[in-house]
Amino acid sequence: MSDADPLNPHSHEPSPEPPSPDPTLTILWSHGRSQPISITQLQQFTAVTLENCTIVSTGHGTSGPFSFTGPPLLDVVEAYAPAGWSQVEVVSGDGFGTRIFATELTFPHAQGPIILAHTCNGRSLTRQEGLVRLIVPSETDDALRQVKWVQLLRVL
Ligand SMILES: Nc1nc2c(c(=O)[nH]1)N[C@H]1C(S)=C(S)[C@@H](COP(=O)(O)O)O[C@H]1N2
Ligand SMILES: [Mo]
Repeated sequence: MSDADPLNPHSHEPSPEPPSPDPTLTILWSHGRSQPISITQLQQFTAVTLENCTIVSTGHGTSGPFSFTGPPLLDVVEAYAPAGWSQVEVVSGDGFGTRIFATELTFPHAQGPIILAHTCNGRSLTRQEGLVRLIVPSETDDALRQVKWVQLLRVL
């Protein structure tokens, strides 16, 4: 990871609006193999609820606390991609994203695992709110890893 890594920005003006009307989430792994994951499929994974999550927004203050619910990213990746991967790029339709290393998934933060949230405070996230949102409990500075409108999981 370098300073020039577009998936490791140092600051960012958050997009308030969804990037496109198409909410499809796709997972892409070795040799260009890919598969769409529907919200229904995502809801079939065993979910974890992370209580007391705050979204710390640079310039816009802090929102929350929220409870976010969804499967651990690790479980979703393992359901599709064969072993041997070392990182997952989690990217939104607006180009915003973050790089998650396998070690972050196999040794989760004390506050809980990184999840693909489909539910907030007990109800489904609207498209406006992110629909599928990555929640990284260890990140509490500027929300630069709390990716809304997740469109692509690129497993490397
Ligand atoms: N797809 C996407 N996700 C994003 C962003 C963005 O621009 N695009 N901005 C990030 C930043 S910098 C902030 S502060 C939060 C804002 O989240 P909120 O709109 O839920 O408060 O979203 C994060 N996730
Ligand atoms: Mo932010």
